Amino acid sequence: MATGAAGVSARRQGGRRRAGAQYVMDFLEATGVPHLVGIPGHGNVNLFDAALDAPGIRCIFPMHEQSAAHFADGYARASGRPLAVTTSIGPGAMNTVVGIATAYVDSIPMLVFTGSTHTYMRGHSVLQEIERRRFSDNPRVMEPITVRSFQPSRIEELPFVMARAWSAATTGRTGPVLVDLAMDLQAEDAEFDAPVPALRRPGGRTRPDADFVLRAAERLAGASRPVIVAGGGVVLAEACDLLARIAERLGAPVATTWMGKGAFPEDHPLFAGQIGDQGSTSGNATTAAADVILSVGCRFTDWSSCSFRKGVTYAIPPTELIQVDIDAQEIGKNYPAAVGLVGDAAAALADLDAALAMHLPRPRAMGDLPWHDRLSRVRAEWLAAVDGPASYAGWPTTISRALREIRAAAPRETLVVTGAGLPQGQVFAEFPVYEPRTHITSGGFSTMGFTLPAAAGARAARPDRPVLAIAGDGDFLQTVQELALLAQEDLAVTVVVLNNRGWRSIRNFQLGAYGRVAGTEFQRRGQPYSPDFAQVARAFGIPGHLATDPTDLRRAVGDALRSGGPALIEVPTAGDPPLSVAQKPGWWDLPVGRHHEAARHRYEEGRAEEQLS
Ligand SMILES: Cc1ncc(C[n+]2csc(CCOP(=O)(O)OP(=O)(O)O)c2C)c(N)n1
Ligand SMILES: [Mg+2]
Repeated sequence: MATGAAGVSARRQGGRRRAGAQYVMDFLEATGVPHLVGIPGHGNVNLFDAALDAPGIRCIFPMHEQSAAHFADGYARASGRPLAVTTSIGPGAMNTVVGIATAYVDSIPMLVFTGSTHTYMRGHSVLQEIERRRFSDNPRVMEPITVRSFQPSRIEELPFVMARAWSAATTGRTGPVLVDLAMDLQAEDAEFDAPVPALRRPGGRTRPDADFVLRAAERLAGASRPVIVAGGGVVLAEACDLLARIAERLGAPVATTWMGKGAFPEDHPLFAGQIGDQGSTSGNATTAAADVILSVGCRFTDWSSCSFRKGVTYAIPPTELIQVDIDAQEIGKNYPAAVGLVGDAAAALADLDAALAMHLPRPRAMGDLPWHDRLSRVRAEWLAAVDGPASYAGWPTTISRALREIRAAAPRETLVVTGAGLPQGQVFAEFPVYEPRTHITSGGFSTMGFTLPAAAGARAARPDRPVLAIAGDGDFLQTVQELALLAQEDLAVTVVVLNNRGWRSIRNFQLGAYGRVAGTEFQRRGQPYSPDFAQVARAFGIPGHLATDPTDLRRAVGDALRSGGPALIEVPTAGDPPLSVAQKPGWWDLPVGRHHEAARHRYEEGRAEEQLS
């Protein structure tokens, strides 16, 4: 039996002798993971070295580990395929936290390999080790933001750990998985059998109980005002076609959450709109008036539910809820569910459609339900409400007008990527998309700094598609260094910076509630401050353009998307209300102190109507 240099016996006979890092690459290749994304340091140089001998894996080097995670996240959201992220020990690992958390909250699969202390030196204050409470303690920082984490102690454990990590990241409710990989385990060798990941992971999909499906179908078929709420789970499960089939069979309007945007074509006659405080009046009015709601892969966040204020997005009860989720813990969490279907969205919707066909063999036509007239009316009202700010002719422009021009310049199949700030909410509500995985946003975590690196990942995943990164100036400045990533990888992302010289979404809130602001406008010596973004792009070797009017903006975006390379367009947007303010067709519980009397009064009125049980 072979003995590794660390004195461990490799149990397997007949395998090939490989270093731990080489085994990790073999495993990744066997799963089809095409990229290892990260920054080399002494804690993970062995992984990058092993990748040189792995023809299936190309390494990608962003300028910050947060971006490595966002890149992998954007890639997975655009394609459904996870990537591997790697960092050195200590600060590199800690730099990924925001990126991993963003992926975790939205159930995006990812494998993260952090370098770690040598197993034989754990706890001895190794450079960059966190060890005051426990040896090699980095993984505990990641505990709440990973679906599982591993810290193997022996090289022999690697096949088991890799298989478990892959299974945890990619099955059931998916998400990021951490493997904290000791430097010696990367370097030592042992005899390993060739990995066969498929044998360690379930095939097929989990299906809900058949009785429950029949009950759900009966209630839905009997509904006079049925509505479907599509969450991110529909996209993750590739269940969008089935969702559309059920919507058409029932004649049910479809509303989408942030994560669900794209699950249903936004020019479909049954599209009701987006829901939540930054959704649409039509979406909220439709879900609030439903008699039966079918929710699919949606966790009813406060953001998409208008903080549960009764009658704004939902009134459950009296509305009856039929809830489909892959995670049983989500059923009945925020609203009582008349029927809870636990299962993969595609499997559940396929079963539900078959059961519905017994009640409704043919799809309902528009107009078959009296409900449809109301849908067309609320939809037209919402589109008219957006038309005002989107027609604004002045310059600096409104974000609504900018989005109208950008949408007009972008082909239908364009991927649009956003992070926190006004662009995130306004793209959600005002920038129509037509296909799943074409709207990518840091949804549940609403992370600033996401847009640029995630768009880079999205473009790497979909080199066949135009990719737009629409960022606020604040969002962009958190990861501006990734212009270097676009340049080095020549990733054709068109970056649009909506520059209102501040964190205006927050400032708008401050003005509305407090009538005064603190720190949300960028200033230098009392004057508005902004870097010259077009110039910044040029400094990174990327064409930069400052848009001068709406027509110029439309032309510049079209040119950039067709250019085949990265480009940046800066758009000056209004900083002050009313032009800086987005439509907020709902309610969001943001506590205000009693010393702001009027705002406090409004806040208490809203809060008194919240339904939490
Ligand atoms: C990492 C992170 N820090 C802070 C916040 C809180 N936050 C949400 S939006 C926002 C301002 C965004 O500014 P910008 O990108 O310029 O967009 P704007 O609202 O000005 O259009 C901030 C600070 C956040 N979501 N994420
Ligand atoms: Mg801003």
